[in-house]
Amino acid sequence: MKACFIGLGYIGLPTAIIAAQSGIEVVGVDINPQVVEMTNQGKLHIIEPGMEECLQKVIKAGTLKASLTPLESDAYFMVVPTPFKGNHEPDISYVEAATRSILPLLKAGDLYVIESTSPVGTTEIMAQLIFSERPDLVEKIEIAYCPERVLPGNVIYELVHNDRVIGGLTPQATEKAIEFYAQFVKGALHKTNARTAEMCKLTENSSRDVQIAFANELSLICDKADINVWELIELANKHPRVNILQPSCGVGGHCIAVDPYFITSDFPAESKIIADAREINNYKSFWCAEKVQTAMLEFELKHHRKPTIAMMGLAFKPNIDDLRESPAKYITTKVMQSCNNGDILVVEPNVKEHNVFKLTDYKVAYDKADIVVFLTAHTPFKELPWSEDKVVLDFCGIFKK
Ligand code: SAJ
Repeated sequence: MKACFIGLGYIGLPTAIIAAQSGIEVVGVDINPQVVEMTNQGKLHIIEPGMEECLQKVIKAGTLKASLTPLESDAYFMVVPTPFKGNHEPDISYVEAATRSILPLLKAGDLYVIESTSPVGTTEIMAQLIFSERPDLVEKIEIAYCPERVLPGNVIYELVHNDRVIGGLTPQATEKAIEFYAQFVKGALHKTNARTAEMCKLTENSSRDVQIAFANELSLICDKADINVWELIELANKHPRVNILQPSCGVGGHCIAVDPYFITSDFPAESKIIADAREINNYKSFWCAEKVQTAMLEFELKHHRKPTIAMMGLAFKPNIDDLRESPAKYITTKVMQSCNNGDILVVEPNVKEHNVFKLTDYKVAYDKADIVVFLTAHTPFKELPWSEDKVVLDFCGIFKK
C-alpha cells in the first residue's frame, strides 16, 4: 500500500511518520524545498518531543520519502493549512491546490482524504472539482474527511491513541478510510458522513473556545468585584457537575483561535455564543495590555521614574516553545510600542533566541523588575518567590494558591 501526504507541517509530517512506521510506503509532499531536504535527512523541521527519532527510523528503513511533487499512490491525504482571510472567511485555496496537484495521478480504486480543518461542505466541493476534471473517476474513487485532534507536545501518543471521526461521502468511502487508519490508530474509529465529520472538528475547538471565554469573562467580572478568580473557579469546580477552565491572557495557537470562525462565517445568524466567545477571548488580550499600561503609569506617578517591566512568557500556552498566534506575544508587542521599548525585559524560557525580542533569563528579569507580568504559566515561573515589593499582574494564575 502506498500513501501520499500533501503537506508536511505540524500534522502532516507526524502522521506521515506514524503511517510509515506501520509499514505503509509513504511519500510526504511539501512545496518548501527546505522542508523536503530536512525531512529526507532525518531532521525534524517542527518541534515535537520524540518525533525526530521516529523520523530517522522511517527514513533509514526507506518507508518515508519526502518530495516536492506527489507520486502515484493508492491513498492521498490533504494535510495543508486552512487559514482565514481578512474578514475571517475560511481560505480553502491550499486544499484546492493540493487536490489539483494529485488530479493527474488519481486512478480507479484510490482513496482521497481531507484532514485539514475545513468548513462544512469542503469535501463535497473537492469531490466536484475532482470529478469535473476527471469524469472517468466518477464512482471509481472513495472520498472521505478525517480530522486530526492531536495536542501539540503529545503528538506521538495522541496520533495513535486518540479516537478518530471518519466521514465518507458514501458508506463505502467511510469503510475504505477506516481500513487505512486502522493500520496505525489504536483509538476507536467512529463512522459518520463527511459533513458531520467536518462540523465535528469545528465543534470540538469551538467548544473549548467557548469554555475558555467563560473563564475569561469571569476573570473580568472578578477583577471589578475584587474577587480572586482562581480561588472562585477552584471552589465552583468542587460542585460535581461544574468544570470551569482557566482564565488566561487570551486564546492563541492556530486551531482554537481560528476554527470557530469557520462556523461563524457560514452561519452568522445562528452562531451567537461562538462569535461572542471569540470576541471575549480576543478582548481579554487587549484588556491585559491595557492593565500593564495603566500599572506603568501608576508606577511612574508614585515613584517619579519609569518602571522596569518583566513580560513573563511568549508562547501561546504553558511549557511549549510555539509562539504562533500567541496572545502573550501580542501583549508584549503592544506594551513595548507604548513605551518605546524602554525598560522591558522579555522572558521565554523555552526559546533560546528570537529575531524580534531580546530575551532575558526569567530569574534575572524577575529580580530586576518593578512590574512583573505573567502571561504564560510555564512551570519554572511557579518556583519564583512571591515578592511584596513588586507590582505583579498575574494573568495566568502563577501565584493562584
Ligand atoms: N487556554 C486557556 N485556558 C484553559 C486552556 C487553554 O486560556 O483552561 C488557552 C491556551 O493558553 C492557549 C489556547 O487556549 O492559548 C489553546 O490551547 P489548548 O491547549 O486548549 O489547545 P491547542 O490549540 O494546543 O490544541 C487544540 C486541541 N483541541 C481541543 O482541546 C478541543 C487539540 O486537541 C486539537 O487537535 C488542536 O487544537 C487542533 O489541531 O485543532
